[in-house]
Order: sequence, then structure tokens, then C-alpha cells
Amino acid sequence: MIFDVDRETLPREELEALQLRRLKNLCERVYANVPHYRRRFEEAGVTPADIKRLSDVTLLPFTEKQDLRNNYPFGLFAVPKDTIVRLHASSGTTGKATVVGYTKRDLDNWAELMARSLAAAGVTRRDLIHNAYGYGLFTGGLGAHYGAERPGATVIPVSGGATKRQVLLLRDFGATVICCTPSYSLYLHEAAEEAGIDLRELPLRIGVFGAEPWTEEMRAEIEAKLGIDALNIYGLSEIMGPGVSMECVEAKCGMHIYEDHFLPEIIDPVSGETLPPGATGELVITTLTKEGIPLVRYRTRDITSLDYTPCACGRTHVRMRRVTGRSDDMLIIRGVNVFPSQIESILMETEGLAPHYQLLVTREGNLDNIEVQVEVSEEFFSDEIKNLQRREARLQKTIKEFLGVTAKVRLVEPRSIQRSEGKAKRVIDMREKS
Ligand code: ADP
Ligand code: K
Ligand code: ZN
Repeated sequence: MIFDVDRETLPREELEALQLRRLKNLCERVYANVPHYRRRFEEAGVTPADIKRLSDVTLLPFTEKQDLRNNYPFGLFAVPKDTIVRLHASSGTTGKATVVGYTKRDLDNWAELMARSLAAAGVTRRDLIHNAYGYGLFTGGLGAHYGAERPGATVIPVSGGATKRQVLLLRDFGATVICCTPSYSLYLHEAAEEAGIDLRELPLRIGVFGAEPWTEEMRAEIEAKLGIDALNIYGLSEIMGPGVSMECVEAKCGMHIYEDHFLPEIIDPVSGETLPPGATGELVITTLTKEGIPLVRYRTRDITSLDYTPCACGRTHVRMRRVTGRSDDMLIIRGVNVFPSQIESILMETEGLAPHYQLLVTREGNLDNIEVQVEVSEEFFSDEIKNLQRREARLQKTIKEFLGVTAKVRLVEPRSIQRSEGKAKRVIDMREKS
């Protein structure tokens, strides 16, 4: 089912004409209303009037996550503050988070695109949607929520956590659709098995999974274990939230980017050069309709490629292939983004620790675990065991508080972590091997 046939099947020529009109309008808006952009445009020697064709987008400056941080919290907003009706923030940062603001129309568009996404997965108004994305500053929960209400489906706003209870709710309410991270769906499956419940025998038929990278192998496993169609959804808070692109159930082969709202490019992450169609590189997105915090050529850091070949479903919007990784070194532990540098800053602020640490990432069952191994000073190491254990517990709590991830902390002997002459290897990722 195509939610908005007119928009989603626009012939490419018409689609590009619409994109160009919206791109020009975007440039005028940010140039007039966002000092950061006016400065950047001037530095690049470009004015809105220079945008004559769609390919002129390459004349425009990039926007990076750092630009959002530098303008924390509201510096990149392009509308008066009283027209902002909701804020969200990226879960992945301590201190300066990246904050996004939505106008009424932004929220309306978001719900619309989420509704398109759910329809692409085969969801209708008759469905019962178990929404296990986290509600809060994270965009996942509320994003999926309003998108599900748009066509009139029934939403169960479960949010994250309380896994045993979620299994019982799945059984008792008989949800037909589940929205969560792919790894969490497998965790739910484990919990269901323990409770003696076979998810394949429940009415559940569709899974809408995103917020973290996953593979085709993982899809096959989820589909077999849950007895559902498992579909990939992509998004990021800076651009909107979930629903920037979505797979169709007909093809299950790449996520259609809603090109009437987003202009995608693929660049070489090192040189910044635009790559030809089909090439693999960093996804860059320009928001064409966003009012609250419109972004010009935002560097997502996500590595993918674009597929312009026609799709079996009839949608004309380009498809992006699975995100294979990030061009930076971010870890995603159970859907929560963690940068090694964030853990580092916590370690460095803790008394008695040496600046030598390693992050061990492993996979136990279907969940990612992180162990922080950090050396203690000579003086602390000679302390009683129970004092060391107390320190470990305290550090674990701090990491949980600041980063939202549960990490196992192990204080190790001085000089026991391997030194490096070049770049230190902070992350030991054992997930591929297991
Ligand atoms: P945060 O977790 O920092 O709040 P977001 O939730 O906006 O930020 O996370 C967005 C990021 O999550 C994307 O840039 C991408 O790296 C990752 N992501 C989201 N959906 C997918 C997906 N379907 N496949 C792979 N990675 C994804
Ligand atoms: K995420
Ligand atoms: Zn399709």
C-alpha cells in the first residue's frame, strides 16, 4: 500500500523540479534567518540566487554535527522560538547534546512520513502497533507513535525496558506490528522463550526495525524466530527522526528516501567530493521542507550507497542500501550511541585512574555488551579488593548516568593494557568473531 501515491510515485522529472523549488526556498530561509548559514554561504562565496539547477547543491557548504554543538542549543533554529512546539535531543552525547526543534508543520510532516513508512511495511489502520522505541528526548518513540496514529492504527506506547512484561503484553494484546531496534526484537524473543511463549504463534506479522546497523543475516534470523516480515527503517534526529527512509515490503531491498522532503547525496568522507550514482560513501542530506532547524548538506557520517533503479513497489524515490557503518568511531550498544571519547572523559575525571583504557565490545546472545578496562594507579591498586570493587561499581554507575549504557567496569593492574606507538586501539570489537 502506498500512503501518498501522488508524492511517492512522482516521475523523476517532476520530483526534481519540486526539489529545486524547495532547495531555492530553503537557501533563502537559512540565509535570511540563520547567522551561521549566512556566514558559511559568504565564506563559500555563494548566495541563494546562485542555485539554478539541482546539481548546484554542491556549491553549498556542508553542515556537521559539530556545527550543531557549536550552536548549542538553539543557534541553528530558523524560526522565532515561540513557533517551536517540540524539542528533541540526540541520546549520544554528554554535555553538549545536539538539539532539534520542530514547528507544527514539521511535526505534521514527520507524522506523514512515518505514516508512509509504516504503510510501506504493510501496516494499515486495522493494525495494533507495539511501539518499543524509547519515549523521551530520543526521537524513536514519539516519531513512530504519531506516525502510527495518522492512518488510525492502534498504538501501544510501551517504550523500552521491562522486557518480561513486554512479552506478556505482546501475547495478551495481540499486537500485529512491533517497532523497536533489531537487537531488541531478538532479546524479546529470548524472553518469550523463557516464558514459554512462541512469538510465531501470536498475531504479530510485521517488524519495523531501525536506529542501529543490522544485516541481512540478522533479518533472516528475526523473521524466522518471530514469524514476521522484518523491515528496515532509517532516520536521525538532526534530519527529523525515524522515517527519513524506509524499505517497502514488496522488494525488501533498500530504503526509499522521501525525496520530496530530503535531497540525498553521497560523498567521499575524506575528500568531501560528490560521488557518482551507485557509489558507496557518506550520506549527505539537505532538508527541503523543515522549518525549525533546516539543515544544508548535513553529513550523516553513515556509509551507504544510492540505488536509482526502478522498484517493484512502484515508488519512484531513490533507495539507500543498508548502512554498513559510520565514518567515525561511534559504538552503538543496545541502540544507545557511545563514543569512546565520552567514556574517556568520564575515566579521566575519576580520581586514581591512569589514562590507559580499552573498550571490549562483545555479543552475548543477541545483545551487545561493553566492558571498560582501565588501569588504576599503583597506589589504588595496592588497596583492598573490596575498595577496588566499590570503585568499579561507582564508575559503572557514573557511566550509566551520563551515557545511558550499562558497561561492565574492570579496574586492571598498572601497565597491563597494551601500549601503542601510533594511534591507541581503544575499541576491541569481538562481535564479528562470535
Ligand atoms: P542518537 O542515538 O544520537 O540520539 P539518532 O537516534 O538520531 O541519534 O541516531 C541516528 C543514527 O542511528 C543514524 O545516523 C545511524 O547511524 C543510526 N541508524 C538509524 N537507523 C539505522 C538503520 N536502519 N541502520 C543503520 N543505522 C541506523
Ligand atoms: K541510535
Ligand atoms: Zn519499493
